[in-house]
Amino acid sequence: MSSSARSAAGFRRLWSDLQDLGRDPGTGGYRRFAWSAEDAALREWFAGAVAARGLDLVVDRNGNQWAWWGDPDAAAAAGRPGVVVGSHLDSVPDGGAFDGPLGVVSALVAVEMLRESGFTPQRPIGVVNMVDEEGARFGVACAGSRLLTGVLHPDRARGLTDADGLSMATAMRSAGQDPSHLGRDSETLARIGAFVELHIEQGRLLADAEKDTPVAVGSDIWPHGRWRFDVPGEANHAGTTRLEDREDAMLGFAAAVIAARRSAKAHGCVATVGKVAVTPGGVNAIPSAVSGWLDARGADADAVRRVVAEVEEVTGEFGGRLAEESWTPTTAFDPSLVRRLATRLGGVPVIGTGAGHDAGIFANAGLRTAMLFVRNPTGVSHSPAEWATEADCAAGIDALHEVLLDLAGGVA
Ligand code: HGY
Ligand code: MN
Ligand code: MN
Repeated sequence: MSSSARSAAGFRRLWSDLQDLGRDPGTGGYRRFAWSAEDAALREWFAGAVAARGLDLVVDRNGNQWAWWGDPDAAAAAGRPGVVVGSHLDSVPDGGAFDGPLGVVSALVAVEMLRESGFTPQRPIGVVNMVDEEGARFGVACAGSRLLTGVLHPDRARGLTDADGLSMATAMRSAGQDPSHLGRDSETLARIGAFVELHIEQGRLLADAEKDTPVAVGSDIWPHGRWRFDVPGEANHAGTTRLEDREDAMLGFAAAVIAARRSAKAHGCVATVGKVAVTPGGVNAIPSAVSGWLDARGADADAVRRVVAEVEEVTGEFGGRLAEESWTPTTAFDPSLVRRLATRLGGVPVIGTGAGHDAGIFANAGLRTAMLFVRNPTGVSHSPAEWATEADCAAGIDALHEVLLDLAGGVA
């Protein structure tokens, strides 16, 4: 059976396990939030898939699941830290099937193919399921990798709350993960000699490429961040309060959203306000407060900061305030690793992205990191419409297989 046929068959087997897990039958999108029941089912699935492939499962102090082929501690002590592949299984609200899971499934299939071929790695190979990459429930993206690398303080993480006011600490405890040990984990980090995350492309560079190219290597991630802005108002009756007597928080919120779009366009960035909370939230009650969450990104960090400053200024004009919730600086993956992967894969394109990833957090923590992107025919992501062809997913697995042969086959 050809490599592509084997990777396609392996992909189909694992992919079918996940299709209905955490899927909303109404929208067709996925609601797989950190430390939820859906997340528990996904973690159990991962543990089963790992055991079936003879890998050793370790859960780190932040809840990230690591499946090892070989002894990562002995190898790290001998100066040969492991090669890790994988991604995340959680989603945004009504997210697509591929963002995250494609990287985890591809890693499991690539390792399965290596083991079946009788390959003996010279370095341990790890497959990881990173917890809470999307930050959909508690608001901080890449929470698992930010905690692991020490850029998210454990006390802040434990206190983050979801829409129901439940803290991350409580949610973790309910899921059987002790939150008291959250924090930087040097032992886990020491096991990682290189991390290569495969991900569906969240854009159309490959789809629009002249040459038929299912796979690319990632070079960098745009600077991006999340800011919460709160606009105050005065609750009052929608029907009996004269317009001139109103303090309507929604007007300030709307002005901030318009300012975000206008400023992003002016500064060559992108800005999104996809989440809003209105108090009290009654159709016939003038809002006493409106909270919004701004996602701003761009190739130039100063330009992104200018967009945020303009939104903060407008929010201030309505008596509101804005606060940063997370920031990821311009992130360059390891140039020598990027070149090595692109060459090994026959000169595939090297492309940047505006999407954040755990690989970016690891790169900024000084780990040797790169990404592989699999063609997305529509470029659509964070939507039930996200998809990739089976042939391209198989090509991604073959590429990851090749990368592991290279990085774990000898001196990585
Ligand atoms: O938001 C992002 O860029 C990523 O999908 N977490
Ligand atoms: Mn995503
Ligand atoms: Mn992702």
